[in-house]
Amino acid sequence: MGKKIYLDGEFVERENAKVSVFDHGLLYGDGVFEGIRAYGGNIFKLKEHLERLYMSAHMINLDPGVNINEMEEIVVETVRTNNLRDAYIRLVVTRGEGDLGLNPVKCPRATVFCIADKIKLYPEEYYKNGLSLVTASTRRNIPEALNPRIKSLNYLNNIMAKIEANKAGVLEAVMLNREGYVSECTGDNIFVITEERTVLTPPPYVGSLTGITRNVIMRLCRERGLAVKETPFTLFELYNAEESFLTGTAAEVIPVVEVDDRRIGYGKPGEITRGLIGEFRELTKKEGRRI
Ligand code: PXG
Repeated sequence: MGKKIYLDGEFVERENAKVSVFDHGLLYGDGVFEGIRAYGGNIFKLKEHLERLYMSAHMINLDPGVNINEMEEIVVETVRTNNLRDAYIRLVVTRGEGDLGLNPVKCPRATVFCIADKIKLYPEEYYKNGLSLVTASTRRNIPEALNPRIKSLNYLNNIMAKIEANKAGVLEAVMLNREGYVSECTGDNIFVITEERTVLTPPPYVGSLTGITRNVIMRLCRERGLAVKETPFTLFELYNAEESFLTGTAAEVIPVVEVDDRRIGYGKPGEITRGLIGEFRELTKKEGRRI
């Protein structure tokens, strides 16, 4: 028996989980999605992910066709039906099937699918030794054109930066906005800790996703008594940081020890970062929507 995928009101086997070639999610990247995790039988920050999904959909004038409570049940049921306790969940809403024109008016009904699969974890060595990054020459989408706060199916901007990371032989790339401020990485938010032990992360208006892990980490930093500022900063602050780390649903909290051949701090994961990795993992064991 293969994995059961939720697709438009029913659970189907993986082989039958197919959408039309006329679906505008495929033809135009017209849709939104979420990447969510379950830990030990609890879905972490499910409400927050659903709220962001509905805000993304609202921004692009897309009606998912099911309400947020129904969507919550769809996600829970998908994980349950696959007998998963630790899972990576991909929830997708597309504009649906239309014709070859880009006009969404031709798409009467959104396509909704939900996949729950085993999570592929980053190797533990990255958490112990930290990551090297490069700055991508590809700038982050400008909010006036396609706001990076929309978690849309159009990830070409990030993919182009990821290709630059691949070419440089590193896992992630730092993306700058049009003005040259650090925005985020291709699938992770970025933080720096200054010499004065102030935690900085770019505000969403610089051009980044309002990461759910980011919000949790800002709270954990404040609870540790650290000053946290959402403020624009440049590569100068990043290169000269005491510590730096990335946050994301897949990566959780992952230390950064080198950027563009510059050593960050002592070139090893910093003390605060290591503390946050542990605290975040503890939190994922305690919180979440029971499956
Ligand atoms: N920025 C971008 C552009 C993202 O796509 C994040 C930041 C972190 O946000 P969260 O809410 O997850 O803390 C993301 C999220 C994957 C994968 O398979 C990527 C994300 C989430 C889950 C899986 O690479 N990106």
